[in-house]
Amino acid sequence: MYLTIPRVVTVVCLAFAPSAFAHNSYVADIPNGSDFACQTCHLSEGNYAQFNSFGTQFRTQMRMTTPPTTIGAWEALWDLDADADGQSNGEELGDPCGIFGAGSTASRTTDVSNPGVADSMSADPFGPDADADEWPDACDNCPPNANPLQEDSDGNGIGDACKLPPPEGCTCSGTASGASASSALLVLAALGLLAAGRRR
Ligand SMILES: [Ca+2]
Ligand SMILES: [Ca+2]
Ligand SMILES: [Ca+2]
Ligand SMILES: [Ca+2]
Repeated sequence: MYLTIPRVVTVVCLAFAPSAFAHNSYVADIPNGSDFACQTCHLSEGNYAQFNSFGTQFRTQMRMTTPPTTIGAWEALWDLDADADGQSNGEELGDPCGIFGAGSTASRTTDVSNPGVADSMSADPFGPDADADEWPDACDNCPPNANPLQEDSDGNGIGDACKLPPPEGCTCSGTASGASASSALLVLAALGLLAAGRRR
């Protein structure tokens, strides 16, 4: 009976290194990692010494750092297509824009496919693109208006295509235009005359 506990504890992903550590935590380092869990990287459940094409990419990327770490791995891999099925790793795992951060939620949590299995593909890997400018809504800086170049002249993350045009006559530089300035001077002059009249 007392042998039960150690056996249960060993039910883990041994991933990435046949020699052996539990790497269940790696699933948090890729978007929707828990969907396929160990089989995101391994050929089959229980076969932790062999990797599929995505697992090989992930492992290689990890080993480019000392000590090996998953930090930065997804950033390097999201735009690749490990299993050559025409969909990027990011498109398959619900992060077509490569904006996922470890431990966060992917921009898409449905229609996830395995990036290491060519037969597994997402039905709509790109995700919604309301304005059809080929930037998914998840990372379009102006989802309702087509702006394929994503212009953002002031760098605030909101595309120029979503900024309201300036009011007529306004330079929007913090100073009034000629017409507005004239109006302001007239108001000040009127206030000055009013004050002078009261002093008399
Ligand atoms: Ca793929
Ligand atoms: Ca696939
Ligand atoms: Ca778009
Ligand atoms: Ca847009």
